[in-house]
Amino acid sequence: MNRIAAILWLAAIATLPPSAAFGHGLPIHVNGGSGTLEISGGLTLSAGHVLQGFDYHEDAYLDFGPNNTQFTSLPGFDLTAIEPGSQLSLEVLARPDFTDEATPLRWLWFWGKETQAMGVAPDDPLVRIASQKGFGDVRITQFTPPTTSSSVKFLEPNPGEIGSHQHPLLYFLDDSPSAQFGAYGFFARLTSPNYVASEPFLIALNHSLSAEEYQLASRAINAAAALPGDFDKNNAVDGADFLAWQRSFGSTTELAADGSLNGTVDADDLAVWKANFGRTWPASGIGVAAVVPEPSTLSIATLMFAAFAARRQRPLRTGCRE
Ligand SMILES: [Ca+2]
Ligand SMILES: [Ca+2]
Repeated sequence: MNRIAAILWLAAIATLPPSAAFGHGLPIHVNGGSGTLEISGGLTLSAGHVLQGFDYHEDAYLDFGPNNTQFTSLPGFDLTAIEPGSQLSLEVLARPDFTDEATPLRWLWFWGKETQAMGVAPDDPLVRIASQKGFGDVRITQFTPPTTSSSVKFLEPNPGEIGSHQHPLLYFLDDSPSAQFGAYGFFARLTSPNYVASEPFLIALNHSLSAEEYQLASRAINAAAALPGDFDKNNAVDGADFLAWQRSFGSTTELAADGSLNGTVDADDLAVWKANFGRTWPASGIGVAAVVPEPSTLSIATLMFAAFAARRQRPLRTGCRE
């Protein structure tokens, strides 16, 4: 979209009647009160690389945008305890794809509606994340590092821009040629010269998935970016992960050790841990498993386990529904 078209389009959507307003999905809650940009309010993604996922909500679809794009302004932001004038940026982060370790680091992740599985989206679609205030943008494809910045400033808020219902970013998906239906996800964190950076989180753009499919997609992307069996998320599979599994065995709510993604911490997850014991990331290469003999901790762990086990066209969404 050229600059004039963008201005006209933004002017047009700014004048939409209230009936064209829409819901929020799960806004990114940002609290700077501790000096760190603390993130909350998302879909709980306890098993996998990050803890929080956005934008899980049946309202949060991509819509037809200008030219050949799909777009959304969701997820928005709810800002608490942020000093006016603070510079806030979104930094997109690459991760290994542990479901296909022959691939380079991924920037843009895809879960297909047709296949109901992780995959590589055809035609290498572009996702553009753009500041509504003209601070810039980030452009990501699946495997190629951004040629410019991986970070975009999205807000330098005046007092009126702190609080709920902030939509400083637009997310565009190139739809030419037609982007396949599915979830297009990326990992990111918030950075600022005024605060300690946030923990990473996942944003997944919904291109015609049902709410149920969207949940599956977000969880699958998050799991694919995590070293299997690394239940405490420190990029190493070791005895501490076994203890995490043991402590939550049987749980359907504390799911950090649910390596099999079946909603229960169970024996399947121990099998994931055993199969990956000793691996670290980064290793000598991306995702390369450390070859280890049967470790003493594994033997102990096995004994411990034995004892232990006795829609597509929608109104433009650029505002908020209170
Ligand atoms: Ca670990
Ligand atoms: Ca499980």
